[in-house]
Amino acid sequence: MRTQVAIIGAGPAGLMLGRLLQLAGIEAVILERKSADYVLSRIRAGVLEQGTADLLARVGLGDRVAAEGLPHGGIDMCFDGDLQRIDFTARVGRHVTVYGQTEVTRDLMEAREASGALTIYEAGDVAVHDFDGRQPRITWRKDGIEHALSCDFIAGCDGFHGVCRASVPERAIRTFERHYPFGWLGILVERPPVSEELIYAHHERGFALCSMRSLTRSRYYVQVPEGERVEDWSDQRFWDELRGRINPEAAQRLQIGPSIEKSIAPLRSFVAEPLRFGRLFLAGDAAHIVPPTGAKGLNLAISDVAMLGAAFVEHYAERSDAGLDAYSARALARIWKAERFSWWMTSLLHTFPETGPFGRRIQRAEFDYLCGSVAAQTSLAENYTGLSLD
Ligand code: RFL
Ligand code: PHB
Repeated sequence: MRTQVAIIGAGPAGLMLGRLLQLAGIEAVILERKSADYVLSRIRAGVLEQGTADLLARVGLGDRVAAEGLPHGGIDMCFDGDLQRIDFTARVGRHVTVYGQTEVTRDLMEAREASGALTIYEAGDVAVHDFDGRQPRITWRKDGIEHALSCDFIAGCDGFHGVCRASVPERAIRTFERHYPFGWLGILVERPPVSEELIYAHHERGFALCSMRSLTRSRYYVQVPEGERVEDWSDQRFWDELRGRINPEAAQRLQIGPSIEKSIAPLRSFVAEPLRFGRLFLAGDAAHIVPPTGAKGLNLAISDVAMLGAAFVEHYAERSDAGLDAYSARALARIWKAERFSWWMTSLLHTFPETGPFGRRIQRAEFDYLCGSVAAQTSLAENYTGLSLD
C-alpha cells in the first residue's frame, strides 16, 4: 500500500490535517490505535479560539459549531471571592466559542467517513521507519495480520504518549519540561452552568474553574494534590470544595447534580524541538503539552496542522519546500507563546507548595494589576482568544 502523507493519530490534529489535505487533493491515510468510539468518548477541551472556529468553517464544517457552539465575549477572573470580568470584545474585538473537543472530533470524523478517505482504527504496534531517507514506511498489526504502508511524509499527530516522537534518536531532539505538583479533578453534570461565562478562580485552598459544554451541561474543575484518587471524591465532597473556592454569589446559584463523568488530569508543560526529522513532522500533543488553564491544548494542535497542511499543499501544488523547511521554527514561535500564557495563567491561579505568604501577596498584586489595567486585560484577551499564526 502507498499514500502521499501517512498521518499517525486520529485526534483533532490528525483529523484536521487529513481534512486540509483532502480538500487540496492530497492523498492521506490515518492510522489510529484506538476505536472510533473510544476516541469520541474522551472528554477533553471545551473552548475554541476564534481562529479554530474560523478554520472549521473554512474546511466546510462550520454549520454545527455555528448552530450549537456558544460564543463567549469574555471570562470572569476571581481571586478570593473578588470578581473581574475580562471583556474580550471590548479589548480586542474577538471572542471564543464553547464547543467540546468531542464535537470537533465528531464533525471531522463524519466528514472523513462521508468522503471515503481511509482511516484505519485499532491499528496495533504502529511503527515508523526510514523517515530520514526518501521513502518512509509505516507498519502495524490489525486482526493478527502485519500491514505496511509507504509514503512521502509522516505526520506524527499521535499525542503525548505516541510512537512518533519516541522513534526519533535521542541526540536529534531536545525537550523542555515543567511538572506541576497537582492535577485537575473535573466533573461533567447535566445541569445549567452557574454563569453565562467561564469563571477562573484562585483561592487559598486551590484553583477552581466553572465551565460548560452547553446551556444544560456544565463542566467544573478543582485543583487537587498530585496522587489524589478519584474514588476518594464523592460528588458531595466535590461540590463542597468547589463552592468554597468560587465567589459567594456563584456558590449560591450553583445547581448541583449527579456527575456523569469524573476524572483527574495531570498538569504539565512540555515542548520538543525541533518538529521535523527528515520526512517526519510532529504536530499537536505529540510535540507539546500545556497545562489546561489557558484553554490552549486543542487550539495549538489545530494551529500546528493549519501551518503543516499549508506546507504540504505548497510542496505538492507549487513544488516548493519553503513551507516544510520553515514549519518547525514557525510553529515553535507560536507554541512557546502559548506555553508562556498557559504557564502564566497557571501560576496566577493555583496554589503551589512553595507559594507561601510572599507568593500569595504577589499573586494578589498580579490580580489587582489585572483589575486596574486596561493594558493587562488587553494582553490576557489577546492571548486567550488566540494569537495570529505569525
Ligand atoms: P490527541 O487528542 O491526544 O490525539 C492523538 C491520537 O493519537 C492516537 N495514538 C496513536 N495512534 C496510533 N499509534 C500509536 N502508537 C498512537 N499513540 C497515540 C491516540 O489514541 C489519539 O487518538 O492529540 P492531538 O490531536 O494533538 O490533540 C490535542 C488535544 O487533544 C489536547 O491538547 C487537549 O485535549 C488537551 N487537554 C485539554 N485541553 C484544553 O484546552 N482543555 C482541557 O480541558 C483539556 N483537558 C486535555 C484534557 C488532555 C488530556 N490528556 C491528553 C490526557 C484532559 C486530558 C485527560
Ligand atoms: C473545559 O471546559 O473543559 C475547559 C475550559 C477552559 C479551560 C480548560 C478546560 O481553560
